[in-house]
Amino acid sequence: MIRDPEVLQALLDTVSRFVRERLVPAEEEVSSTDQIPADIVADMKAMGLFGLTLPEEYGGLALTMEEEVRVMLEMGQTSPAFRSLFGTTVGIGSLGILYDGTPEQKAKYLPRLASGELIASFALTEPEAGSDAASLRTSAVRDGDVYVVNGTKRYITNAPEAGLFTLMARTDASVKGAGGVSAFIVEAATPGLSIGKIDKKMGQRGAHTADVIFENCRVPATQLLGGREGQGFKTAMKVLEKGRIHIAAICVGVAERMLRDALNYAIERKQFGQPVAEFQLVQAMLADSQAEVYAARAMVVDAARRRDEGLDVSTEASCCKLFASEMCGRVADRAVQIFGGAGYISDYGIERFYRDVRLFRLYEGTSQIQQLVIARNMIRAAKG
Ligand code: COS
Repeated sequence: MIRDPEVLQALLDTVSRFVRERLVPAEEEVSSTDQIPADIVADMKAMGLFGLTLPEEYGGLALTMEEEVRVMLEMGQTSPAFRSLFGTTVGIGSLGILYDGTPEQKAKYLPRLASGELIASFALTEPEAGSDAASLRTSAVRDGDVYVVNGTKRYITNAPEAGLFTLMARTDASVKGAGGVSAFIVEAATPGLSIGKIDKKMGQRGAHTADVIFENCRVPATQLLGGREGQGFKTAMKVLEKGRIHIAAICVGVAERMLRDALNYAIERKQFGQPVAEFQLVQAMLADSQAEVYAARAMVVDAARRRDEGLDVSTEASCCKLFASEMCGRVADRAVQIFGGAGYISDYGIERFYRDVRLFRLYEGTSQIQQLVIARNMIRAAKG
């Protein structure tokens, strides 16, 4: 749903210009320094990028899913590390508070998240609990008016930058699966919480992940999300479902960028006396990529519209994440192929994108988890 086309277009133009004029020129610097320059972060905050999805009463822009997707299609036109910095705050890090938080929790945290003053991070994955998220072992044991949290969370995006974590921990050790999991809002400064060293990753330099370690971390009971135990896994699933459409839109944006770069290179690069774009085997790679990008774009916009209509989009969200992330991987591979030897050399940029996009098929639910969700929903629906 698009509420006001003119207002949205103005936002899209602003984001597009920001991407072209500020982010694209900084891609190489971010990659080599592993840092997003402070002035770019400040501009992101000023533009309202941290508050895209939060309601206006908390200072956000209250974008609908379709509007959010349109913005992410623009944001995808540059290194995904930039999106990652505000992505956990507009998505999985803050939405749990918005969906299931108490009015006090929302009032306390959402305005500071929307302004970018606080960065939110989502702490679900553990060393032994990734795809099988319900098996998580981090414990939160009630002791008077606090919960004592112990455990380690792994690969947590933006952990070094985060001001707060939406933490999933087990409050009921006697319930092994999803029902024993609760969600907490944990401020980064809480004693007993520490951050591990920044992970060395294959790509997406500038976006940081790290362990989050809880050692007898005493979290006030008022920080239990929604004030109810046993709801944390459902909160996590709801948040991830929306996140899958968001990530799928980024996949489409980045695929468009890589394809554009490959096309421009193919038009300029000459072999056998003519631009390589004139060769039909190169054209096949361009055309297959264009068709797949178009399909993924149409899927993502359709799923977003359905979600805005209030329909159940569990299947569609997983279809989008599965198809768009796999498509992005194929486009990255073809783009490198079209660049030829230059595709393997860092100076041309496409090698960096090739590494960056590999993550899309892994995080916020692997492709195999999306397949599992889709098939389970199909079987459930068929059984009635
Ligand atoms: N929205 C709301 N509730 C949901 C939901 C959704 N999209 N998906 C599941 N739930 C609920 C279920 O309805 C169920 O509640 P009831 O017990 O009341 O029926 C509960 O959550 C448990 O669901 P389920 O039985 O499906 O849990 P499983 O342990 O079988 O796990 C998968 C399901 C594998 C799909 C889940 O663990 C998953 O998504 N894993 C991947 C996690 C992930 O994306 N990790 C990435 C790292 S975080 S960036």
